[in-house]
Amino acid sequence: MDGALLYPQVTETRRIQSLDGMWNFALDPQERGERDGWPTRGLEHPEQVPVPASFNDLFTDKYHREYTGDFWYETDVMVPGEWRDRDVFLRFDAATHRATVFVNGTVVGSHEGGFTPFAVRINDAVHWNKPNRIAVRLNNELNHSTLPAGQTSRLPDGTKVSEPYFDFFNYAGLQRSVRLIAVPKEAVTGYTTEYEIHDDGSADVHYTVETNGTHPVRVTLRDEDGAVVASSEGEHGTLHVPDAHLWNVRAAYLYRIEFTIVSDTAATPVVIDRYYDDIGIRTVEVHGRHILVNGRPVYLKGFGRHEDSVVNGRGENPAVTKRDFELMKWIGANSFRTSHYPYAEDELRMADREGFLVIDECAAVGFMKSLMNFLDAASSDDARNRSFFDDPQVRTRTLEVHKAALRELFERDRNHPSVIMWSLMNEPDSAADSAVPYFEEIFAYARGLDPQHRPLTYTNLMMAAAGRDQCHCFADVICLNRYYGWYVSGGYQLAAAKTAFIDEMNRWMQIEPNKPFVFTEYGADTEAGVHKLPSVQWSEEYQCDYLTMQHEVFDMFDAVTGEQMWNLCDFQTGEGIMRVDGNKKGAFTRDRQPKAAAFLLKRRWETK
Ligand code: GCB
Repeated sequence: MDGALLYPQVTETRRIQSLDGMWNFALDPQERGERDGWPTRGLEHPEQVPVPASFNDLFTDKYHREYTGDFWYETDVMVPGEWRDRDVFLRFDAATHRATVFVNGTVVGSHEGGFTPFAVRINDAVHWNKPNRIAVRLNNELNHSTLPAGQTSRLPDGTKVSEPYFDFFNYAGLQRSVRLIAVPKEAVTGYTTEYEIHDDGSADVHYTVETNGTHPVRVTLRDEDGAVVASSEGEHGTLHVPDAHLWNVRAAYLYRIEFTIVSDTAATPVVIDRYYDDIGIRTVEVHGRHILVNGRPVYLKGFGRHEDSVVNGRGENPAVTKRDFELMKWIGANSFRTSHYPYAEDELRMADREGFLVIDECAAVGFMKSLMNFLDAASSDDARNRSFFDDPQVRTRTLEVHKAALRELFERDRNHPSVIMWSLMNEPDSAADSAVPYFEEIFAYARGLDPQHRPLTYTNLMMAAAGRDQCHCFADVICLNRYYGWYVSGGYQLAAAKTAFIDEMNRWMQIEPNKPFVFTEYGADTEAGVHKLPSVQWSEEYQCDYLTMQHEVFDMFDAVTGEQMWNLCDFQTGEGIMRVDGNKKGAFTRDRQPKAAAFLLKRRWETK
């Protein structure tokens, strides 16, 4: 890692300049921008778009909204001359799905993966104290080696079309903040922590800190009042906290850890770099059928979510983030999954502060060939349908891209107390024989990435139900996405759905006798305002009947240690016969107002 990849903080040694605001924007369907000199001369016929935001919903024409291919962002920036002696980076919090960055016409870096940050050093390309042209070529095409996965087809006139193997809209662009960051040449570049809690109320924070220099590092830990409670020196060490305030579910306590590189050759020590971050002291482990936080079993209540809002699309939207947390607090939730990609860093910081438990998911979604959500998913016993994992490029290139995405995700999020589990994939075709070696390799790889050894999982889809799934042995917690009573046996057949659901759960209890189960999805599409007595599918009453049935089944099995309803809010999808202006399984509408189901969940979760 380099110093600019740490969550950006201004300290006496570090500087930040935001580049958020209006940028120039141009589509490049012929891929001629670079050849025609756009990075130096400027984009051709640019329009103005805001950063951060997805570009798709800003425009009124279909061509822009659905655009697939290369597109460019550009801005001019003055780089302060007093930063000359530091390393100056351009940090993109997210460029979806891939980007190449030019400064004054020179390529300074590129990145694959639309949901994790990257930083490019620009010292050699920059004109100090002068305007600099920053141009970014992005691309949003999907294939079997992109995370998320899908395919790209063409209309008769050659126009490219995205065909995602997932239902959320394939929003793209500079969807999160862009910043100039100046860090000292010798800097803190990363750190990790592990926790040990003792019976006498004390705790040990074992840390490692990485720097790119040779000077010693001092480490201090401060409590929420700013008082120093422990300190240490060196690359590795232990901070002993006598009366430790633990970070707990919905009762967070954050300590500030501070790393200072000092040069003590002079009479008074000189600060070379200082970096700080907020951490929480807590442990996470899986024990038998339980997920333990600080040694106590927790029951997850909450949602699968999306970063999705009107006009901004997937663009980072702090007001919507705040509203979502208020909704989750109101309803009595204590957890969520970052379905189906890493969320903005500020979302996790809010989860740290509010004491939410997070299943942190990487963007490996669409790992099954399906253009109609999972209904036509590759099922391994259908000889006509070859599995996603049979594709030779999946076993080579996709695996490498997936590993890189996990590495970036773990490096970014490993110090968040809220992160209690990692989800390596959403609904892969885990019934296929060819999935097994892939799972084996990706799980083994991920096991080496987290010093805290948090549990690893993936979410299992209905097509790979108990008895068909071949990969559950790799997961520490069995996460199920289930739609009995919606995609199968809906409406009047709800009673049959319940029987089938219980049957499957009984099979799971045999197959996995010693692991916790979490429902990471269950839900029914519901158009807010549609009321029916008796209930019918799509009405608010049916959503309540459906949820009641699910909850009755969950409550029958002690192994169930969590329920995350799909979805917190309605969200935008691609158009098609499966969706009416988006996925309507939200407990809340897309404008964040409650459906009847929200009150049902509130009643259940406030007492459970
Ligand atoms: C799923 C997917 C999720 C969909 C959901 C649905 O299994 O994981 O991305 O939105 O089903 O509503 O169909």
